[in-house]
Amino acid sequence: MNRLFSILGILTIAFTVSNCNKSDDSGGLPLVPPRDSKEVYTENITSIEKYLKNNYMIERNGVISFDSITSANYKNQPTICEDSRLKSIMMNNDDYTAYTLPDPYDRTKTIFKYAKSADTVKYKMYYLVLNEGEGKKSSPVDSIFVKRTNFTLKNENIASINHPFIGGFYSFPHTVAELKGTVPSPLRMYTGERQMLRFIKTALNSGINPDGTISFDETTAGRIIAFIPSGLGQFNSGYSTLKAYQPYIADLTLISAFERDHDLDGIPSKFEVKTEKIGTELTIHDYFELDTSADGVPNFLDIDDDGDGVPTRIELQYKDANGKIKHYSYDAPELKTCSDTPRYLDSKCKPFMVDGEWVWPSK
Ligand SMILES: [Ca+2]
Ligand SMILES: [Ca+2]
Ligand SMILES: [Ca+2]
Repeated sequence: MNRLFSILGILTIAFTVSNCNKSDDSGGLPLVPPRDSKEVYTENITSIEKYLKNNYMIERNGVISFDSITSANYKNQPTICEDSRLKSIMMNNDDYTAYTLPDPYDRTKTIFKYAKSADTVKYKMYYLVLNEGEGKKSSPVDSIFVKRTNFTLKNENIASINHPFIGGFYSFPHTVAELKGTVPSPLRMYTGERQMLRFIKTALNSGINPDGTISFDETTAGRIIAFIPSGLGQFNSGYSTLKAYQPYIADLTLISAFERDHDLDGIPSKFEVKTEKIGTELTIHDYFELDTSADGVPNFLDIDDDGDGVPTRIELQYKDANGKIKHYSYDAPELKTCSDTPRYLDSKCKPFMVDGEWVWPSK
């Protein structure tokens, strides 16, 4: 979310400033546009590769720390570069950002649309899998419980509310309710870290304790160390000890992963993708590419998938023999009311109201 928000932020500031009285002393607003991502990446990968040669990793009682070979504590341990677990992979920037627009039907409201990152840099990501994990793989849109520690390349800890000591919930993208602020916003994890989770699995036997903490079998949780170029991280928005445009280190332990119905329309997000993709290992793009109503909101985040004005949740409804409202599964044959397309994906298939009841046309 970093770059687009920054650009929008700057546009907002620029707009505000242009409306200000010229003699107003604004105190020097930061009107610096973000730097070029390719140029920043070139610097970052040079720093990372130098770092890997000049630092070593310390694993003590499950705690990872890093130190420089110039430190007095250094006793000829292998550098990170010499660690046989070190691997690298090329990655794209898979980030998608939500941005708000005025609702064309009701100017007092806003709607959320989604933009894929415009960043085309190919990023080299160095990583070490410390533990593959014995549970399951997480999908790119699962909500995940992760223990997460970040360090700068000066081996300083990066502390923030996004790094709770006991671990925390991270979700991407935000659910519709999280975006609207009707439920608390989850913690924030940058796309570079999120993308590295594909190499590890969740823990076995994870559960929530009565006091809200999470218990899990520590030896079975996937754990990965990754070296993140800032373009897949904070980019121009530094915080804590991490400065803007500086690469950083992530120590990630994946504890559990939960499937979501992001828009709460009654269809789990993993089924709001193209039919031929259902049941396959889904990429983030598989989720974002299906937009039946072509309104800029992908189906898994769209409460009215065909854009016919009738929410998907209502299109899935029926009454059982006792008059109780129930919902069909997304692939129920009963939903093929007007054609072979399920009615919630067919904008021409609409119910009409008779005596306060939805009545569907027949084929
Ligand atoms: Ca859904
Ligand atoms: Ca939907
Ligand atoms: Ca609809």
